[in-house]
Amino acid sequence: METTFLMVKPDGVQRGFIGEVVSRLEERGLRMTAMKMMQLDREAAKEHYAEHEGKDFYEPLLKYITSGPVVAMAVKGNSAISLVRDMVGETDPKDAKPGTIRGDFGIDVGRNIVHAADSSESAERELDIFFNGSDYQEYKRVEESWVYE
Ligand code: DAT
Ligand code: MG
Repeated sequence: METTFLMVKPDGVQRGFIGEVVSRLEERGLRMTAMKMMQLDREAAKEHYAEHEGKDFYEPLLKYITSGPVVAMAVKGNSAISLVRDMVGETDPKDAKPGTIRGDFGIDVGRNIVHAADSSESAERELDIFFNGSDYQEYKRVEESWVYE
């Protein structure tokens, strides 16, 4: 099993998509193991988006991601990292396929509703920014024996 990091961004929270995002993950059979609502300060935003420092969209990105509360989640399941990335869709919602979160709800790349880790290294790094060991719940959903063979 893998654990990935997903975050409902400020526009997703403002537009009322927390429940929609959680529902999609639950319906897929994934298990939330940690969840937290918070507003990122500039330092935390810089740490999260360190790989994009210096790019022309970096400052607007920091402004956007710190502009309101976000909901951070740890999501566990078989192949959860690529599975969740696929459910989120392409970075620019204009390129994201219908059926993906960005493809169903977004238009502009700077308002793309959710973040999801893109690799096991990013997942580990990003989870560590948002969560401590004691934030995680160890349990199994009762239906998992029907989700996995
Ligand atoms: P993703 O969020 O799909 O992992 P990313 O890591 O390349 O995409 O970029 C992080 C965020 O930065 C992305 O969600 C939106 C913004 N961004 C990326 N490329 C951009 C661009 N060309 N113009 C404006 N914003 C961009
Ligand atoms: Mg990324």
